[in-house]
Amino acid sequence: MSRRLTLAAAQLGPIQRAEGREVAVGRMVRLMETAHRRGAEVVVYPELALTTFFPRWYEEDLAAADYWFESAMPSDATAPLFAAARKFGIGFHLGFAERTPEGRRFNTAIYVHPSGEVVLKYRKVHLPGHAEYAPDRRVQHLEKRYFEVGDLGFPVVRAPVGGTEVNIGMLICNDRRWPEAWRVLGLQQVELVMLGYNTPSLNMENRGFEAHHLRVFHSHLSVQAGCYQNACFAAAVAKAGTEDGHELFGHSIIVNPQGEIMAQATSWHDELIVADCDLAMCALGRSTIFNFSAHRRPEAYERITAQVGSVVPPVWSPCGSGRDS
Ligand code: CDV
Repeated sequence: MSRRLTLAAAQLGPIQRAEGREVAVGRMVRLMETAHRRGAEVVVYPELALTTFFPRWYEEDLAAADYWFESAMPSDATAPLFAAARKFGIGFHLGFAERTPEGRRFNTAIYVHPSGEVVLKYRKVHLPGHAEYAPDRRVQHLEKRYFEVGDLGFPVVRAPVGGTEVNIGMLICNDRRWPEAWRVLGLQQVELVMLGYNTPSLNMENRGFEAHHLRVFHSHLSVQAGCYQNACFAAAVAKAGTEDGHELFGHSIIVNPQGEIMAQATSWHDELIVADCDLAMCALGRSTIFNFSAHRRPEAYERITAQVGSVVPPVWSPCGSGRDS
């Protein structure tokens, strides 16, 4: 039986700080309607899709940042998205800031079945940036202040997406740069990775030169390599354009298990891209070069989980130099 999936990535243009959730949700519903018209069965939205990318703003008092967080899903503000999913029969992936009933805060993504049921939840593991105000930075990136490290691992679940069952997993933004994260998904036979991001067009750390064009290159390189090395599809979906004077680079993509870009956004606005994914493609890589059970050598990978930082290697010196090698 053919396993095909029509997959949509709904890039969002900028959301300004002063704009309420109803503005973003209205735009997202319109994108979902377009996705429906174009035959999509699932639509993927960006990281922290409901508001501006707020970790660029410092709040001394954490409670003052609660405005940016969702303590219910759905809520009055997000209910139209769930209603549209039901109406159009489309599943959707949503990134948002989550505040739990216990007051814990996470950078979270969910996959929602058209019925409105949450099928899968993921909480971002690789939080970039810093926890305290950094006066040397051009723009703050306070994810480490506002979020805890995700506590759900990298879950994969097999669930109905459109007319077929698909092994779905998620990454959020900075996670895409970490091959370990992709591999944990690959080890669970993930077929579709849903991934939202907010990435500034410039490196904001103020520590050395990075050419502008490399920002997009590194993003695509990471996603394409992750898909190829784990034989899966991905929708990597950006928030794009200039939010309150701060530019995010967009360039959302859908990638196949060969690492090829199947569709790419070309604007920095709300834009829907769609690809027809033949899930049977996942079997090729998985049964040949990346046949994990035949070729992986975990006994040689001990450092990957035993060590966090890198270590200085031993220094080689020529025989007879009188020094230890
Ligand atoms: N939201 C992010 O995680 N952004 C990071 C930036 C700070 C580099 C990213 O990896 O794209």
